[in-house]
Amino acid sequence: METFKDKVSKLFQEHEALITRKNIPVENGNGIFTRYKYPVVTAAHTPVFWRYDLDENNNPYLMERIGINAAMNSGAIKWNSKYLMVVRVEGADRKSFFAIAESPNGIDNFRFWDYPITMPEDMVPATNIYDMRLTAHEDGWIYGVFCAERHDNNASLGDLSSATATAGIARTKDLKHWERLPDLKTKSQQRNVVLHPEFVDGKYALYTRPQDGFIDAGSGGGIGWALVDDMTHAEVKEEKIIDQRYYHTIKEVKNGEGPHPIKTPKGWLHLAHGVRACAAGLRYVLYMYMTALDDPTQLIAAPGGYFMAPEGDERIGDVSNVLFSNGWIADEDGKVFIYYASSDTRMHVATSTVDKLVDYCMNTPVDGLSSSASVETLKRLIDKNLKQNLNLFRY
Ligand code: M1P
Repeated sequence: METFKDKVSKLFQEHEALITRKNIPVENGNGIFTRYKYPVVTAAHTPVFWRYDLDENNNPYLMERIGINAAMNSGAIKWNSKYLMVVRVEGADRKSFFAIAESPNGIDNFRFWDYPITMPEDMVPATNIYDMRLTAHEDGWIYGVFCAERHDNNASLGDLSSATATAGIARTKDLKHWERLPDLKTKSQQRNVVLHPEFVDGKYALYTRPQDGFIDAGSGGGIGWALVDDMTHAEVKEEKIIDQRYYHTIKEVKNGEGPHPIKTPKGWLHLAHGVRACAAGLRYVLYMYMTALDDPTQLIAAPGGYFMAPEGDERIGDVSNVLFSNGWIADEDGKVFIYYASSDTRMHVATSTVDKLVDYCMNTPVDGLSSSASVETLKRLIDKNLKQNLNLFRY
């Protein structure tokens, strides 16, 4: 008969097999990036000893005592030669928290550290915290900027859904001990706030996402930019929109900066998400843009359309039809690991290079904002190609 010990042993073996499974690149991509077959982190990757009480006296049926629902929207950083994600882990109780998963190669073997992050509270404790962007700033600190969500106390009696979104800020030197700083002060609600890695005019620079309500961006026109004197008392006094929303585009409803941009010789390389509405609800895709090195608020490349959209199994999950990224790592050799979540459920990786991503940004046609403009763009490429001798390839 299978003993309690046998069952525990099986749990550990199955978990080990899952997290050590070799990931496999998916061939025949679009030349811009390579997807990988398996998600890199899922709820099932969380340690067995987070979910089960392993004491036979207390848990004779070996039941899960703490359910984990999802492992999603993760910040990322290279740390001591390892690829680290600060994963948004969501419990079955709908509360999110941060926990670090570490991999030796960035594409598989992600293993959670034994304990989740203990994030100190701000003056007014948050109900839920999520979607951390990590920035190793030139001031020497690693900052984590994330969404801190609280019930909206101005909501009418009985309305338990209205909430407020604020940017929570914390910093660390070792990713284990976090110092909480006061939440960002701004006029509007904020999500998707990201710290730029360098000082700009001697100040800290933030990508913002002003929004009228908890869900609706409303009059918040797109991805904003604000300079801040002091991260220990961060306050947005002026905010300007650097990447706008447009009618009938992939970012018509709202958009938000992903991880902090990567510095390249040709400009700052940005990854963001764009949201549009359709009969099935909201659709979240990833897109890219570039800004000038000497002025990170100046748009220098805006490839039209999406960079990545949900495909296959990625389309289904807790909040279906969503890709979301708040973490990527650029290696010294130019390889880029793009960490993205699908449908608010699981984490994936796609790889590319800085050169390819810059080429993509610089040479993908812009969105002409109408069907006729799209046709003209398409015809220009067809003309150019048909002037070459394609007989070798055509059937
Ligand atoms: O459910 C999709 C995403 O919705 C929100 O993102 P945004 O503020 O840009 O709409 C966030 O709740 C995010 O965590 C979530 O993935």
